[in-house]
Amino acid sequence: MKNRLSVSFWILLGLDVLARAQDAAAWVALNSSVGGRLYSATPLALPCFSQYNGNNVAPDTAACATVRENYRTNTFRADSPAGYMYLQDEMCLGEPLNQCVLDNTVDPALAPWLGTSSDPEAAPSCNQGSVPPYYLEVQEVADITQALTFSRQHGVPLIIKNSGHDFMTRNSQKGSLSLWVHRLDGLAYHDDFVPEGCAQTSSVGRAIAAGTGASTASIMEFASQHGSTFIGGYSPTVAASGGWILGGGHSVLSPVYGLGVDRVAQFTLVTPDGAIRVANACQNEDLFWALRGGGGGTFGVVLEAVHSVEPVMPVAVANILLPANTTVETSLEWIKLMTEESLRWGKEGWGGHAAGLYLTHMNPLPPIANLTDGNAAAQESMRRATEFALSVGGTSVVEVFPDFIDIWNQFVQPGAAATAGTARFLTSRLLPEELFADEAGISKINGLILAAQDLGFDPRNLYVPVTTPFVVDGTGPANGSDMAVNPAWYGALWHISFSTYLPWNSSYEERVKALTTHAKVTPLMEELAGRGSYLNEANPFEPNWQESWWADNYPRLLEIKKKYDPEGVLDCWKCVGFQDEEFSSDRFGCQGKLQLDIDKQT
Ligand SMILES: Cc1cc2nc3c(=O)[nH]c(=O)nc-3n(C[C@H](O)[C@H](O)[C@H](O)COP(=O)(O)OP(=O)(O)OC[C@H]3O[C@@H](n4cnc5c(N)ncnc54)[C@H](O)[C@@H]3O)c2cc1C
Ligand SMILES: *[C@@H]1O[C@H](CO)[C@@H](O)[C@H](O)[C@H]1NC(C)=O
Ligand SMILES: *[C@@H]1O[C@H](CO)[C@@H](O)[C@H](O)[C@H]1NC(C)=O
Ligand SMILES: *[C@@H]1O[C@H](CO)[C@@H](O)[C@H](O)[C@H]1NC(C)=O
Ligand SMILES: *[C@@H]1O[C@H](CO)[C@@H](O)[C@H](O)[C@H]1NC(C)=O
Ligand SMILES: CC(=O)N[C@H]1CO[C@H](CO)[C@@H](O)[C@@H]1O
Repeated sequence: MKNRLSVSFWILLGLDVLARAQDAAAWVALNSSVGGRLYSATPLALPCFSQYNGNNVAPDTAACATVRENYRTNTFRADSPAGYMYLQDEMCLGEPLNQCVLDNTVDPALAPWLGTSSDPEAAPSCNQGSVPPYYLEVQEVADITQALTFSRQHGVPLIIKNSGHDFMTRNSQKGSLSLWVHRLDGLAYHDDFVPEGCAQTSSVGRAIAAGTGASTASIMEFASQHGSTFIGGYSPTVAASGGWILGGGHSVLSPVYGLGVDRVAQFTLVTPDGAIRVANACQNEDLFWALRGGGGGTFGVVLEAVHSVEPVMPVAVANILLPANTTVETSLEWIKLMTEESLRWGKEGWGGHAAGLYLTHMNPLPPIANLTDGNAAAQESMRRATEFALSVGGTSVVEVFPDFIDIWNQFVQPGAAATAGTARFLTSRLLPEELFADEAGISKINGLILAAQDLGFDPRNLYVPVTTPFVVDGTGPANGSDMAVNPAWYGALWHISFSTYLPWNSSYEERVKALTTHAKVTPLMEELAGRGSYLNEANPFEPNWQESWWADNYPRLLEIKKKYDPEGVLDCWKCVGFQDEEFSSDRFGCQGKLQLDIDKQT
């Protein structure tokens, strides 16, 4: 079996090389049309291997050491043109030999075969996986239009790669040309931003125009320098004007201030026809509708988004941790406590993360974020959680800071430094607020945690963004429901998710088995919550994905996709316009093969 697999793999690779030789002149021409910014993209771990795509190569010991030491480091991966936060974006999931990864169970990561064995079986080849063989470092609009023309002429699919945080494998694609947009990271502050083409009276007030590549951390810092607070996501390395905003964009401050899509005033993008378009409430309204939640990589290449920001304000933080040796039983009690308190916390303005072994919440509302009461109101609000944590040997910090940036630097950044380098899959649902309002609902949520535990999900690994919009003052979106984002967000309280990790060296059978179990937790969540889920933190093998991610908005999204990308130049895995028939295509074979086998089991 193993041999057959690898033989057919080499044949495919051989054909690919032939095709590439024929096209070599075209690639050279493309390169010169984009100022020499076209590069071969090699997998991150290549320096640790002595074979690459079946050819002998010399390992590079120094470069390999750097990769090993930074294997789990988010900035290292986010800043690399072929760097992906999660290994599923670089592996070809359906072909376990077609990947280039290190043993991530130890730190620094290991290349166990390097210099330790003369057995060729023990020294795997570094294979391209789903890493696009070429990338273009986008610096100007002409780079994008040249790539669009090239893609049409030569049938080479395009893919958009920014910080590489996608859980969904949409930021890479076997055999594609990657538009690496991460260097488009300019920032500009506006006191009084009027969307282009709108009346002067429709100013959104203070706003930051952020290039699509700008990291959340850089926008946070820039906002603070301009006396402002950016309502951004929790990961410093995520591109806030990239996949984050295009999928919805939640923040710990969302319960008060809404999602990214509630706040964005304007996008500038290049559509597949090569035109630069401004999309806002006054022009290209259909695109403005679609880009607010329709998902990244689909409707065009976004250059910039303008985010409305708030003045600097005091914010309270609650960072409550259970000890590392907490038992499953204690974790279950802790989760129960959180399900009982969460709605009150939300109404008081808290948002953040609730997890099997901790809680990190933040609150910008004056009665709690009170700089002159010695933290009394914030501490009282969190008293039950604090007492629980202390009683089991944990710790609690509940404190008010004058500026969100202080909390960001002290509590968010350190924990986010090294969470990358694994193959991590989520499956998730938006849990409606009503469930948290009475005993019956609360007991259903806790029942779900137990049912998931029966499937093998340790409650201690539970991870819940509690970042739903406008919990404080009602349920509606800021500006009506006139955008593509999943309406299930409004009226939800938790975005509950369960994680499955695939071992770096997992066999195909192990992958099918683990992801089949993973899929089994989805209907359990659905019994409580229906289908609504956040596409940016979802399962790439989700069935009925159109409905889960967009509900009734899908048909309109599809119309807009057909209008702006009739040839499907920007098609990606389970993006708007994707068809399930493509599971068995070569283009999407890396995910499709696995999908078909998971579907057979569930
Ligand atoms: C550690 C971690 C923490 C996270 N925390 C949060 C959080 O707090 N809140 C939240 O809402 N989400 C969070 N996410 C999810 C995150 O928002 C998504 O992974 C998002 O898609 C990342 O976008 P990116 O552009 O940075 O990454 P990429 O993987 O580079 O891109 C993601 C998708 O967007 C597309 N895309 C990127 N740039 C463009 C562009 N310029 N034009 C068109 N399409 C583009 C890509 O093609 C791809 O489909 C987190 C993810 C991780 C891994
Ligand atoms: C494109 O041109 C630049 C500059 O001449 C060169 O460094 C680069 O290697 C070329 N890219 C490819 C894929 O050949
Ligand atoms: C957890 O570890 C601490 C020491 O760090 C110890 O005091 C405590 O008894 C342990 N608890 C359990 C449940 O093992
Ligand atoms: C903040 O605390 C002070 C001192 O207790 C109190 O007088 C004030 O009313 C509080 N502010 C708010 C907004 O609750
Ligand atoms: C996978 O790697 C781990 C070490 O990370 C090792 O213990 C295990 O035996 C390997 N599994 C297979 C199937 O090779
Ligand atoms: C939160 C938000 O962005 N609200 C905006 C909704 O739209 C009106 C005008 O159309 C703006 O004034 C608000 O700022």
